[in-house]
Amino acid sequence: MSFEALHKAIYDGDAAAAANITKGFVASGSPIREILEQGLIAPMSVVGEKFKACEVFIPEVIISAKAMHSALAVLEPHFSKSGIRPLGTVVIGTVKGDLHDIGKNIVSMMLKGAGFVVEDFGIDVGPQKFVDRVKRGGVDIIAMSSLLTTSMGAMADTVSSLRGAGLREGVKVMVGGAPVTQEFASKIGADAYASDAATAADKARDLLKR
Ligand code: B12
Repeated sequence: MSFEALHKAIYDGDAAAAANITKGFVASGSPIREILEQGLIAPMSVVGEKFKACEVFIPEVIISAKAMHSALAVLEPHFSKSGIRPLGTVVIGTVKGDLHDIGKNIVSMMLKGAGFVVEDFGIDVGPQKFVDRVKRGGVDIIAMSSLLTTSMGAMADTVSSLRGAGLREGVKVMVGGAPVTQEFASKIGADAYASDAATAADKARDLLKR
């Protein structure tokens, strides 16, 4: 059992091996954050770089992403075992027009690990779906992910829709994803931005302290 073997399973798209090796790390008591960052995020970043350099193509990326997902599923219950009262409820989703969910899933897990109740709306989530959920009450934070420059506008649309429905004051809005910046977040009137999942959990905690 080694990180090299886990990386290889993710590069090869071997979902069963990725899950089994991750189970081994968990059973041996390795810190969950270390397994996540060094075991899973690191190889997926390499896949991302190779995709950028046209060294691998979409099918390879998909099978690697699937392997990563199966390993993430092994880690998930361990993030949630905080045993403390929930810090608040976060509704998270990848915005309309965007199907990328690896980063969003990691953020979701980190938030659960930090003690939040997380309702994950999945991918391609339109503004109205967020608005309808906030209307029903009990939501502290809306967290939106976007990996495409073309879908970032849907984040702004969601903020406007919340404002239009008179719900903006009652909920915090957090945004993230590779093309998103603090500047963009400020421009659209979001309350927080984070460039990675660990910081996202810290920022979510800070938002509810204010
Ligand atoms: C995997 C991947 C795919 C997979 C997605 C699988 C899946 N289930 O997610 C597949 C193959 C399906 C795919 C499809 C496409 N993709 Co793609 N994809 C990627 C790739 C290689 C990796 C993304 C990833 O998972 N990164 C790893 C995760 C961990 O990082 P992350 O998402 O950034 O998340 C971290 C932070 O951003 C942050 N974060 C994320 N979300 C949130 C939310 C909040 C609230 C906060 C606070 C923080 C936060 O925390 C996360 C963890 O630390 C990137 C390239 C890259 N290097 O980023 C391209 C990339 C995003 N894709 C790209 C493109 C163009 C596409 C396609 C249009 C390709 C096509 N021609 O069909 C389609 C789009 C389909 C659609 N409508 O969405 C472009 C986007 C370009 C742009 N500027 O818009 C990229 C950048 C590749 C490139 N260089 O061209 N893709």
